[in-house]
Amino acid sequence: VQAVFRSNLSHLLELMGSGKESLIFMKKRTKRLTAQWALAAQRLARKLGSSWRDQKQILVHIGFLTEESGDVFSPRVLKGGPLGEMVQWADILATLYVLGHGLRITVSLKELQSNLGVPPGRGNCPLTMPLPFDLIYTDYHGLQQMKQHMGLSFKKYRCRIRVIDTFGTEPAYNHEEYATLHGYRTNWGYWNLNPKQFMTMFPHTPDNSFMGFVSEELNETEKQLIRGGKASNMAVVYGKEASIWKLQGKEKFLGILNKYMEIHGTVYYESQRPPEVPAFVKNHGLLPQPEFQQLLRKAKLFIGFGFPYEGPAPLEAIANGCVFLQSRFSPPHSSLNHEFFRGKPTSREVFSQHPYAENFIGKPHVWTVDYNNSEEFEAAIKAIMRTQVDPYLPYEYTCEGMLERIHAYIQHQDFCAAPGPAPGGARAPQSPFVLAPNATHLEWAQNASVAPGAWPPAHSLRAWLATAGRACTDACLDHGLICEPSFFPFLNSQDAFQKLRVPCDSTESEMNHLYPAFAQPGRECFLQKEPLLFSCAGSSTKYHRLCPCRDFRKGQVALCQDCL
Ligand code: U2F
Repeated sequence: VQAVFRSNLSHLLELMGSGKESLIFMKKRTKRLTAQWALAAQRLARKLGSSWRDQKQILVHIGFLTEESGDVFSPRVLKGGPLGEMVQWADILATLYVLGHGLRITVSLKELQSNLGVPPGRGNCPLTMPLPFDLIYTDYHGLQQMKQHMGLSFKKYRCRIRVIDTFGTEPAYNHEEYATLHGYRTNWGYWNLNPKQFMTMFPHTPDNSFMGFVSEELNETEKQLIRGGKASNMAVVYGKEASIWKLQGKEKFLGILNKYMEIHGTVYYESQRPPEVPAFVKNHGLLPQPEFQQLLRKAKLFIGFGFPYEGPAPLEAIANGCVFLQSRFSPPHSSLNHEFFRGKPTSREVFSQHPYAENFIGKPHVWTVDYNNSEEFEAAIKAIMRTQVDPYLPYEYTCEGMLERIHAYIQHQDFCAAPGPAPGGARAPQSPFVLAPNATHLEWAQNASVAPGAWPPAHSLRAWLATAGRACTDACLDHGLICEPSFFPFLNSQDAFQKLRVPCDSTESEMNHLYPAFAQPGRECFLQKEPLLFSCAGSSTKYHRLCPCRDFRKGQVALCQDCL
């Protein structure tokens, strides 16, 4: 059946159920954004023309909202607790619905069981009927519940699952045996899924799929209004919870900021002003989302204190014409040195509060400075007050961008298909590459046959040997490209090393998430033995990694030029 775009979301709102504060928040958001989704659907429909889109039957099981996993988020919706996850799930539901797929939504174990066809009263048995869904979107909590209740069927169907995973799961943490042997065991990892089945909130590592969310887009009239209506000396502080104001040394930089600007906050409080928030701050209390946006429209500056990490609010601020000022982290925060990231299945080092804002948006919209350096901080404030910025929203965070990306995933990503003969398994006998004319990297050979059905299409691939200590994520960015893990199998051969003129004295095949790679000292080349361990993330000064890179669409890093 062909999927047909939908623009009326009232049936979706019914499907979302009711009761919990979290669902109320999500439904309000979906309702408010209906017109934007409808417009985006029209635009994407035009862009895609008459190309066929399969209609999928999709189950969305939001595990963290189930009572069975504790549902710690719902009671905090009106109290300054995290809303980022709710923003994202609301937008995922809207996306799947607008794209025209068949949708079921569950937020309790009971509903999950009845939708899956778990035999009543029996937990750990195979399902009584074939799974009626082509795709299941869930989170780590939901994954655990499915494993417990689907019995043997879990293994059979897990290739249909997509795991919404805010901060991402790197391959080294996903592979059970490897994680256990090498100390990558965490609270969440070791599911042996294809790493692309994990879908993140920001494009952290291309090992996972970038799911994202949307921020409201302004029309021309609204943009004009903003240009006229900005108070150049108004700052809003990022953070709804009083605890973020406990930051050490904040008196100093708040004092500086206060010299130049009127400081506003949206910190939740019960009856009295939170003691952490200084008296000179105008605190509005936690605002409903639309009112928060209105506040951002008036403000010149949105300032982060270092937490929360990587939330939606900075994108909303920038989309509403604010400059986002944030602190640089030196040394960077990671699961090794920071409580928040501890136990998360990633080794990623976070160099500022919002790395996406820093690296994908940057100046004039985003300023990343050292808050311990008063001069640098003060100079930034002064410069920001003089800078004129227009509202900006990267395409991938618009409704159209999200629809486009998820459309492409749904039509092209298939983790159930058996690996084809070429490249097949971890090892490719003959790489379909040639050395580029300038002899720095490999390119797809003109006469090489194109792997049928491979997505992204392999001809977009270019491969480099990275410098020692460089991760493939960074090595590809150095060339203005993005690492593409699904191309690793093409490169995993002696032939690829030979063509790149790497002087291998010996070649070994082992399990290591940094392979394929070359170790200078012994002139040893290493191939990857385990396809699940192909990883863009990860580095060691011992290795020059062999990195598969590809191009990407402007403003849509998840998709290559020819990916639609
Ligand atoms: C992130 O979660 P947060 O909820 O802390 O993320 P924020 O960036 O603060 O934004 C979430 C939404 O809260 C809204 C705002 C954002 O869309 O419009 N909001 C509001 O409704 N009223 C207000 O007064 C202020 C903001 C992240 F998303 C999570 O994944 C992480 O778990 C968490 C911790 O790092 O940070």
